[in-house]
Formats: sequence, C-alpha cells, structure tokens
Amino acid sequence: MATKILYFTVNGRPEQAEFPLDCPAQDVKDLFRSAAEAGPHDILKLYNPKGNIINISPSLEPNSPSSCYKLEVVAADCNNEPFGAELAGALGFDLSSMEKRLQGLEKNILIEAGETPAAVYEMKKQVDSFREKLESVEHLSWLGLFKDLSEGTHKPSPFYHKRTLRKTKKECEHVRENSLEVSEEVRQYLKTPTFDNWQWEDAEIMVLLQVMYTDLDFIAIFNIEPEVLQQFLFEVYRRYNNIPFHNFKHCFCVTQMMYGLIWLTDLRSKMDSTDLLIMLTSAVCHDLDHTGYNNAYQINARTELALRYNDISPLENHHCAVAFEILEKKESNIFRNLPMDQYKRIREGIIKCVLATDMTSHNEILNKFKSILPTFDFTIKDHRDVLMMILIKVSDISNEARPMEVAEPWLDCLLQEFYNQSDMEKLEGLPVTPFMDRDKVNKPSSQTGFIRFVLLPLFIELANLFPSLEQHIINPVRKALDYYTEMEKALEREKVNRAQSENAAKSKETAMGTQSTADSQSETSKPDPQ
Ligand code: LUO
Ligand code: ZN
Repeated sequence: MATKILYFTVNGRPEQAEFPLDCPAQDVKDLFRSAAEAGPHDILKLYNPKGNIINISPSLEPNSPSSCYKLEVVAADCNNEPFGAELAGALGFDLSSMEKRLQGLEKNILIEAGETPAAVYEMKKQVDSFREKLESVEHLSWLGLFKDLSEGTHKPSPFYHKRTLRKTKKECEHVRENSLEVSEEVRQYLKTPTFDNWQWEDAEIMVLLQVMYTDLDFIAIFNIEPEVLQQFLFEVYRRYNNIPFHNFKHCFCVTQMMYGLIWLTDLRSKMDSTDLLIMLTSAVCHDLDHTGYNNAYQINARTELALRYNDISPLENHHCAVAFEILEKKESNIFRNLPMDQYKRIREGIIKCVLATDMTSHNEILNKFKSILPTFDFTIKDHRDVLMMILIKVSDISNEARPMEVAEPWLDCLLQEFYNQSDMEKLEGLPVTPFMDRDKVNKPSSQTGFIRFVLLPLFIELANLFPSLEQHIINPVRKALDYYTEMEKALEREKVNRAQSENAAKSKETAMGTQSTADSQSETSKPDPQ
C-alpha cells in the first residue's frame, strides 16, 4: 500500500506522519490531532513552509524534514474580535450564512404576511444570543482556549492557565521530581475525611498515594515493586485531563476518602486485602481520561465513546479500559507478581467498582444494598461486592462530607464543568441537562437538592452498617445542607428585596410622570402672570 510521509513541527517538536495515499480526510485530521495531543474540541491550524495556513487533508504535498509544515493547537487569543466568527467556523457553524438565511426568510415573510411572525423573531433572538455567547469567551476556556484572568475581579480558576486538555510533557516531568518526606502526623491526617487536598501540589499527592498503598501493606502482601507503583501512578496522573472537576485532584480526593473509610470502618478486620486493593485501585482509576462531558452528552452527540460502548456507560467503560491499558504495560502493572486467578479476581472487582460510579445505576445499587442490609454477611461474596460498589460511590460524591473550605471550591469546579458542557450543548443544538444550564441553575438550590435526595440517603444507609460514620461523614453533610439552605434563603430574600425596590422605583417614576403631566397641565391652565 503506497503511503505518504509528511514532516512537520508541533510547538517546535519535529514530528512525521505517514498515511496511505487513499486515507480518508478525517483520519488524516485525527492523525495530526493525536500528534498535537489535542482534545476533540481543540482547534488545529497547519501552516506550509511559506507561512500560509493550509487545509489538513490527504492531498497535502509530500515534503522533506528541511521544509517542515508547522502544526498549531489553536488557543485563540481572546482579544481577537470578532472571535465568535472564528470559533463558530471551527465548530462547523457558519454564523453569517445562518443570519443571511434568516434575513432572506424574514424578508419573504414580511412581504407575504406583512409582519415578522413570533417564530422568526424567536430565531433572530437565538442567533443573536449565539453570536453574543461566541464572542464572550470567558466560559469557553473549554475548547483549549484561555483568557488571562489574572487582572480584574475574576478569581482565576486553577485550570484557565492550562492551554490543552491533555497534560504536556513538561507537566508530567515535573510530577516525577518529588521525594516528599511524609511525617507520622501527615500519615494520620491522611486517614481522615477532613484532609484538605487544596494544600498539596500534584507531585506531593503522588507521594501520598504511594503512602496509602504502603500503609495498607499492599506493597508487602502483593509484592508490588515501588518503582512499578510509581510508574503506575505516573501513568494515571498523565491520563487524567486538565479540566475543572474530573481531574487528578478529584481522583486523589476519591481515593483519599476511600482510604479514610477503610480506616474509619476498620474494614481490614472485616474484608481481605484483595478486596481493599480492588477498592483503592478502582478509586485511583475511576475517572481516567474524563474529558468533562458526561454520558448524556456522549450519547446525544454520538461521540466515538458512545459508538464504541453502544451508549452503555460509555465514560465508565472508557475509564476502566484506560486503567487496564496502563496495567497491561509490564513497567506499570502493579499486579504483575500475582498468580493469574488473583489477577482475574482483581480485574473483575475493578470493572464492577468503576462501572458502579455511573449515576444511572445509583438507585439500583442503593436499593440492592438496602435489601441485604438487615442480614448483611461479610462472608457472602455478593454482599461484599455490593458494599464495595457503595463505598466507591460514596467516595466519588463525598465532597460535602469535607470541611466547607475544602468542599465549596469543588462545587465551583463542578458547576464550571457542567456549564462548559451545557454551553457546548447549546452551540451544537443538543439537549441541555437542566441542572447544568448556567441560565437555570442556582448554586445553593442545586446543592440542597443533591444533598437531601442523593447524598444523605446514600450515606445514611452506609452508616446503618458502620455507625461510626454518623459522626465523621453524616454530621458534616448535615452542616453543609444547613449552609446551602441558609444561602438559598438569603438569595431568595435578596431577590424579593430587589423586586420590591424595582417596583418602588417604577411606581415612583409613574408618580413622577403623572405629577409632571399634572404640573404641565396646571401650567397651561394657569392665567399668564404678564
Ligand atoms: C452526582 C454527580 C454526578 C456527576 C458528576 C458529579 C456529581 N457530583 C455532584 N453533583 N459529585 C459531587 C457532587 C455535588 O456535591 N453536587 C452535585 N450537584 C448537582 C449538580 C447534582 O444534582 N448532581 C447530580 C445529581 C444526580 C445525578 O444523577 C442521578 C447526577 C448529577
Ligand atoms: Zn468521580
């Protein structure tokens, strides 16, 4: 099969791509996208040696290493206006032709109907709001774009300065250079749900994760070589993306909560170490390569993942598959010294736990746990399996069990990710999940609903089996519920006050208007003083 080789640079790094002469255009584009380690929504630009931008296609002229093409992952400079048109073009929206078609339609209808019907008026409003949204880049950091928020009132999210979804080589190297010495005090603190992840750099978190495997004796029991554990955690770090919520820090929080629950419930005396190894490793891997778009988006947008997994928990299947891609490599396979039957048991357990984090299965798993609780028996495998799924679910959504100053930033990150997704859904004309819509959500009421109807029922069931969790997990969540309920009431009061002051201003204006009319009338009716 005849092929074509193209030489190009990505951020100064020389690369070469080879593809068959009859390669489909999309495959060539994907080839360049993966060379640039760009995400599905990043924008790519290819320049020829003369510096002109050219189309990425199979018909590109073959070249030599001395006359390279130049490939750029575009993080559009937000000061470039009209930015919206460029982004719309990149997303396949032709905004101007949309507007032209609409103007033509409106003209025809005006001639026939003599007026602009509501539907056309509504469409105009939508197109205007699209243009407005496209041109206000602030919340479109998502496309690998960024806006320097260092100046002004914005508190820069820790993620705005990242230019691409995937981790760069430099970020990964930085994480390797750390040999944090962990004191006995930190080791104890690490076992509690009050642990504050925001105080620790990613490189230090890598060491804390190793401490968890060590302090649960996994290194000794499962004969895990320290350098293999480090390589495993390094690969995990590399495969979590730079997104506001489902990132490496979230992986650490879930793992640290799982670790805390193991100690708080004294699970080592009730379950064997293999099950504990499954739980901890599932927590580490449970959101690998999450791109910040949930299953509903994957299915509605008919993404590659939805296609590959037939709409069945596409994300969770992908997280699990990436975990075993890492574990397939000898240098990062922490289970490589185990007999095959034990490896199979661990693999089965991790698949069960990671797939259980899909909230679609929430009620099914919770109801199964409720039904076995009265006769729960640690010697029955089916009972242990459900408990392991409950524990990873609890760990996954447990931010509100942490101190408020740790938990609240997580809600901001989550809402940022949700809003990014709903913005994209609006742009792509996909169904928008109500609690993700920035125009519909208010932070406290979404959280009070979540705590009341999702979090507390789940945590209370678990506390029925482990009463010590009442104090350590449930009480902080009840405090969080009070905090957001108060915030909800304050917001409500503010809304009422604002409405009242607007009404007062309006009635004052009307009164003024009436008064001035009355004055001017009395002026005209008064006899002339001259
Ligand atoms: C529950 C959940 C699902 C996907 C991604 C994140 C979350 N988490 C949260 N959602 N994880 C922690 C939290 C949290 O503290 N609050 C919320 N809040 C709202 C937005 C919510 O209602 N989320 C939610 C609820 C139910 C659901 O499926 C049944 C999915 C998301
Ligand atoms: Zn998660």
